[in-house]
Amino acid sequence: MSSTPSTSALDPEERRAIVEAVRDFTEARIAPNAVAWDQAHHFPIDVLAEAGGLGLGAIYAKEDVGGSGLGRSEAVLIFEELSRGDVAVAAYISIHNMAVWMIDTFGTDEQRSRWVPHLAGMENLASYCLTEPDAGSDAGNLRTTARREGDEWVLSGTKQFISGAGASSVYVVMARTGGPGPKGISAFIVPAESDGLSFGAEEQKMGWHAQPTRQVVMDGVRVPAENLLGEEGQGFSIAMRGLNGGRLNIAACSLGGAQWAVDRAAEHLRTRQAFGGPLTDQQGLVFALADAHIELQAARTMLHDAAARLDAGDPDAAVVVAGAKRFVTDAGWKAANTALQLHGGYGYLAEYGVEKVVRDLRVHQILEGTNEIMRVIVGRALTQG
Ligand code: FAD
Ligand code: 2MC
Repeated sequence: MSSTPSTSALDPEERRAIVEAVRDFTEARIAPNAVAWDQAHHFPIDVLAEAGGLGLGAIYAKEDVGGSGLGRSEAVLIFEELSRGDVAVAAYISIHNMAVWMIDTFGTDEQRSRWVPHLAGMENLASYCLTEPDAGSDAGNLRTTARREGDEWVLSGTKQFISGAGASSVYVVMARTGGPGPKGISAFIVPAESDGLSFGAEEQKMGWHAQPTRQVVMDGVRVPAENLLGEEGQGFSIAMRGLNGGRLNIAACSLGGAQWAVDRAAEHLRTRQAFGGPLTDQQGLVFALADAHIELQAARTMLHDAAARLDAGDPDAAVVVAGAKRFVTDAGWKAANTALQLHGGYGYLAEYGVEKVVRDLRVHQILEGTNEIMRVIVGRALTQG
């Protein structure tokens, strides 16, 4: 499995400046609204356009089409910061970036210059369409078809659980153009206005309320032949390479959300009085807090190593990324749940924001490849040589 080396070689000072700019934006425009967006199930497309204005819509796309030209090592720092404000919004920005990177990396010059600039600014949004009702983990077995008719491709099938569906302008769709298995799959750019494209009802979810999840239904959708992304039969590989970056970002979102919750728990222990003093007098609680923090530090180190390996084009990067996704998303959920417990009953109240983080982080153990599938990837690498 290969990966594309990064174009970025930033010094620590430049990286710090990026992180600070993202932190300022998050504190001003995202964090104050997160609980309200969650409760209202509001997808803040105006704030996403502001994020696009900061260069967050095409973080690792190339600069000639409006990308920021950064690497995965910068991306994980950015997503950790964004998710301290709102995990669900940060995670959607990651998915958008995954689709944009796929167009930028595998698209022709014409496709890149047609689609990437508007997506980079996030005035237009993108969705990534791999999962189907009968093919989730077993993505290589997907059934949506794309049939060539003259100068067009005709797509039919249903995509399940698609983030941003209904709001996005561009859908990167993996569909079967050949025989069974991963090699029979191709990738397509499908515009929202295509005839025959429709969307299911908004799914009612445990978390991730600040972004919509819907089915994408294609009933004889016709796209021009030039909307094929990459070569025929290359779609599964394109999808998986997109996910290598996505899995890092989702893990970074777990880290940011969890670290925010642990920091809130530290404050709570300092200020909450019980049994004649602050809760910090209870060493058992401080140890639980310290363990959560230590586990997040370990997770961060692992994540940064995986990002650096993907940036460097390490041939083992996909396996290292899978291991990091498994470890960091599990550690993040556990730490956030500990932070909730340390808040007592207040942790369970929506206004404190901690229960929202727990709900938002739970799905990171499921999507972008379940944590069982991450073990399948690492286990195969270990046992198949
Ligand atoms: P299944 O594959 O049916 O798995 C069921 C259980 O079996 C899981 O525990 C799984 O780990 C386990 N399992 C399956 N196979 C194996 C195996 N070989 N070994 C061990 N265990 C196994 N998809 C997209 O394409 N685009 C999106 O934008 C998107 N957004 C999503 C947003 C949300 C909120 C959610 C919930 C999902 C989203 N997904 C998206 C889909 C997500 O990637 C899938 O839900 C996930 O890959 C699992 O597939 P599945 O739900 O079909 O579960
Ligand atoms: N990076 C690069 N290439 C990869 C790859 C990766 N991460 N994973 C697989 N490939 C390549 C692999 O090397 C092989 O190439 P080749 O034929 O040239 O050797 C090809 O893809 C087929 O791979 P496998 O033979 O391993 O295929 P298999 O059908 O056994 O499935 C598995 C592999 C289970 C790892 C894959 O199906 C998978 O990752 N499933 C999980 C699906 C998933 O992550 N869905 C997420 C949807 S998006 C989402 O949830 C969002 C929120 C956006």
